[in-house]
Parts: sequence; C-alpha cells; structure tokens
Amino acid sequence: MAALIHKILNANEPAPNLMDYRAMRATFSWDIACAEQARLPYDRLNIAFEAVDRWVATGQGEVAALRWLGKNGERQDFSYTELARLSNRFANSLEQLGIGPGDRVCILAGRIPELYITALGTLKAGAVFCPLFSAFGPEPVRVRLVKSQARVLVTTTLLYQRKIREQRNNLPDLEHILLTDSDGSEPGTHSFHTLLETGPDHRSPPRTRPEDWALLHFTSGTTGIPKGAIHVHQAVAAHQLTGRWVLDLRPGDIYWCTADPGWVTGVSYGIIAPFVNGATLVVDEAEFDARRWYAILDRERVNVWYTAPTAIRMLMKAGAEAVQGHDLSALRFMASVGEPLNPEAVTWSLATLGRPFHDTWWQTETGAIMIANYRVLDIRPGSMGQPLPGIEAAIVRRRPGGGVDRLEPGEEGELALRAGWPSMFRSYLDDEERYQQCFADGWYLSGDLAICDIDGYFWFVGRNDDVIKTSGHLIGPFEVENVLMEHPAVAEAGMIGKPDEFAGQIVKAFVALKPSYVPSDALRKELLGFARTRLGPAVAPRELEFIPDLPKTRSGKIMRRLLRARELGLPLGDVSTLEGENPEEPDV
Ligand code: 6R9
Repeated sequence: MAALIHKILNANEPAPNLMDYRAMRATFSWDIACAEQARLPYDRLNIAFEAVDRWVATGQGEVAALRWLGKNGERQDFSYTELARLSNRFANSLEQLGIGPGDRVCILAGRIPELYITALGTLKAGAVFCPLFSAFGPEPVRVRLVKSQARVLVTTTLLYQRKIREQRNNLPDLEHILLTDSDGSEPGTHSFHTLLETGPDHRSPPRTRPEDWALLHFTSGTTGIPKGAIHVHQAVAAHQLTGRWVLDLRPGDIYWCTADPGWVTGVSYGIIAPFVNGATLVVDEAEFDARRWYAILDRERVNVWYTAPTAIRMLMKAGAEAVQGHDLSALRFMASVGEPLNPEAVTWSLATLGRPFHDTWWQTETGAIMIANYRVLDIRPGSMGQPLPGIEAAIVRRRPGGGVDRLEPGEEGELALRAGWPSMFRSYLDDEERYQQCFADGWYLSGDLAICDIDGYFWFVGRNDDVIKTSGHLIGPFEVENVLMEHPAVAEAGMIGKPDEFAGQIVKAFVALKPSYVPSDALRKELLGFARTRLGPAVAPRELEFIPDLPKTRSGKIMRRLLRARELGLPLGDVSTLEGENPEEPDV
C-alpha cells in the first residue's frame, strides 16, 4: 500500500468548505439541506432555476457561468444572466413546439454551448433532459431514442446525417429535430438558433415540484437493452452539497470538469454542481491532449479540477516534460471518478503537479458523489475514501432467500447505501422489476464489490456483473454482442473487459462463426469495422478473437466469466452450470 498522504492546509488558501468531516457526519440531515433549496413559491423546485436564475436574482448575474474553449482556439464567456436568458428562450421555444412536463428532450452533440442551453431550457420547461454521447454510433443512438420516447432531439447537421437521417422513419415518437448549425438544407429539421431568436427572453418561474422527473441517463447492465435511470429535481440538493463539500467549490472559482455531458459525470458535475455553487465552468470542446490540458489549467487559472483515471494515466505517460513551463499554482483541489484510481496516480500527481488527486465514487444511479476523499482529510492512496455526510454505506452479502447481511470490516462484499438520499434514481424507465431488484432491506445495492477497513475507508475490488468500464465509460456487453450477431458470419458473440494499461479495460470480442465461414484476418477486420460503424468508437470492441464455440450455461447464457478467466489465464472457478458439465445441476 502506498504511504498515507498527510494534509497540511495551506494558510494562503481559503479554508475547506467541509472543515470537520466527523462532526458534520454526526449532525447532518438532508431535510436541512433540501430546505435550503426551496427558492420558488409554492414549494416548487427546479434544477435550472437553482443553477442560473438565482444568481441573477441575487445580483451576481454578471459573473461568467460558462467559459467555452472551442477546438480551434475560440474562447467565449456566457454570464449567468446570459445563460438564464438563453435557457428561457429555449424553454419558450419548446413550449411553442408543444413540448411540456415529462416530455423527453435528447441531445446528441459534442461539448458545444448549445448543449448547456438545451439542458437548462429543457429543465425550465419541466421536460426531461436526456444526453446521448456523441461518439455513439447509429445503433446505440436508435436504442436510446426509442426507449426514451424522445419527442425532441437537438443535434448537429453532421451527427444527424451520420446517425439519424436513415433511421428516422423508425423513430415515430421523434417529432422535432433541432440542428445547432442548420443551413436550412435538411428537410424535416428546424434551426435551433432561429427558434432561439424567436423565443421571448422572459418566462415565469418554473412550476416543477421536487419529485418531478428532470434527468434521464442511460446506463448499461449485463443483460437487455440499456436502463434509463430517472432523477428528479430534488437531486439538486445533492449536486450542490457534494460540489461544496467534496469538490470544495465556492462562488468565483474557476472549475474544469473534463467529463463529457453524454455521461452522468458530465451532467451532475459538468453542468449542475458548478452552476449551483456559483463557479465559472470551463468547457473544452477538444479531445484529450496533455499539453493542451496543462495549458488550459495554467491560462484559465483553474482552481478545481475533476477528471478521470484514464486521463490521469495518459498525463503520466506524457511525462513531467509536458507540464514544464506551466504554472498550476491556482489549483486548489483535484479529484477523479469513474474507475479505480491507482495509488501510483495519486503519488505521481503529488510529486509532479504538487497536489494529490482525490478519488470519488458514485454511479449513474446514485446521481451524485457518495464516497470521497475530502480536502481536509488524509488520503490513503488506492482507497475511494469515506461516505458523504448524510450517506450510510456498508458492505453486505445478499441472502439467497432475499434480504442482506452486513459484513465486518475487512470482509469483501457488495457495496450498499441506505436508500433515500435526494439524488437517488427514482426508477428505471418502464422497468419497475429491475428497479426493485436493486434494493433489499432498505439498502440500495450498487453491484460493486468492495471492502471497508476498520477506519471506515472503502476500497474498490471489482464489479459483481459483466459490465465493462473502458476509458471511464460503462459499456453493456449485451449491446455489443447484439450488433455483432447481426453480421451474417457470426453464430455467437461474447464480450469481456480486457485489462488495459491506459483505458482500464478495453472491449474484447469472442466470436464463433457460422459453419460456412472460416476465421481469417480479413474477416476479423471486417467484423471490427462492422461493429465500429454500427456502435461507434466508444462502444465497439478493440480486439476480436475467433473461438469454435462460446461457453454457455445450459439455459443458453454466455458465461463471460469463463471467457475472462481464459483470457487472463485464471482458474476457471465454479463451472458446475456450464453446458455439457455436471448435467444434474439446475440452471442458473
Ligand atoms: C460516475 C460514474 C459507475 C461504476 C461504478 C464502479 C465504477 C466509479 C469509481 C469506480 C472504482 C471509483 N466506478 N467510480 N470504480 N473507483 N472511484 O462513473 O457512473 O458510469 O454509472 O459508472 O463505475 O464500477 O459502479 P457510471
């Protein structure tokens, strides 16, 4: 284990927002935190109002809310007042289109200003904001548009042409497509900006209630199509509090979240948390580049930085030379999320950047950070940290007949959280059964395996299912397998996450061919290309291996666990349910 990192607070820096973790844990109540939010008459609550309009109301509207850095060197600031006005216009435009409470508005776009206007305007209109990752191919986009029953999609002309146009007839719920860069040549679409120009600047305060649906995030399981996790407006209390206590955000801070808003981190912490805490959010449109990133930290005088282990490992690879000549002295706090943060990354950051990364743990379903390393506390490198005040976390084991048992410190089991915090997901869209399966005895069961040590620090062990985390993105093997199975040569396909030095895991496919096909390099390339065209680069497998047939249970489920064990040369473990072995055993 890497050595403990002791914190000595720098007297020249502002004191941490959370000064006494233990005292706050002992006294905290969500009721008080939620009461702090109710700023609208008649107990109404709205994330977008909390995020932007309240700053205008308190006279801080001229502060920069969004600082957008374009791919080609553009730099554009939007004040809180401007964002309030533009999101009012967008909400008014949606209403003119007949979109209202509960309707789903999807966005498929890179990190462009229109994305932030869409998010805030959708929330003000009482509609449900649903981001789709722009590197998804046509198939993941189709599946999510169908499942969400989106009535509106905001996108760019290029993404529309590449991913939507051909399948538009199969999307009957999708009534309006708004193109952010429309030149009027695409039939059946509207211009986002023309709509925005015609919408009035003003609107009355939003009428949403705390339990109204606000956000829809798709997340993947092991089986079936992606699950739509629903969050409500009340979640904003958790966004605000974690922003303040974990990320140590305060008004006037310059804050950079590198996550893409196509995923939950990019919305909870790449839109909502910085705005509700009055910070200036830096958004970089470009992809990762070590030198560009250090230049942004330096030039923008970033105070708080939230990023991911894959990016940190790439920065480590770029070496200390890349940071030379850059002044990172404005940085006060750095945090990471999405995958295990290796202890070396923490010690490296301390040595090279002068500050340690603080690991945080949470999920699409939890909506906000649940376990964290805090600015005020010492760091045990490799540990995810300790639960947020207001969150009870435990390690449990499911009992075969239902219910759970709590385990002792040091024992490995499933990480569980006592249900009931504001940003807890309220349902899986149209899948009540799956939602209920996530809970037992009042605990939310995360699906992650972990250990809690005697001092209350949590340590990540792995997943208890087959989902794959690649570059911080959660990929469902079923979605990838389904697409490969559509190729005429493929009889069966199974995906695993193969360990990778930088991405954490990469998606690796195992394929059994139909009898008339023979394995070849050309066919492997064809299949990889086929998957990439349909799924997009973020989801498609990077490696593909032919095998004669896939290990399956007698009920026909692919045993990805065995594929993984074979790949890694690990013991095969319990194979009692494997097809062809031990036929007396019941199916699983
Ligand atoms: C926010 C986000 C959730 C899954 C989660 C776990 C993994 C997240 C982690 C971590 C180890 C951390 N994960 N943070 N694993 N250490 N600090 O990533 O949400 O995309 O839903 O993924 O990511 O396996 O269950 P989501």
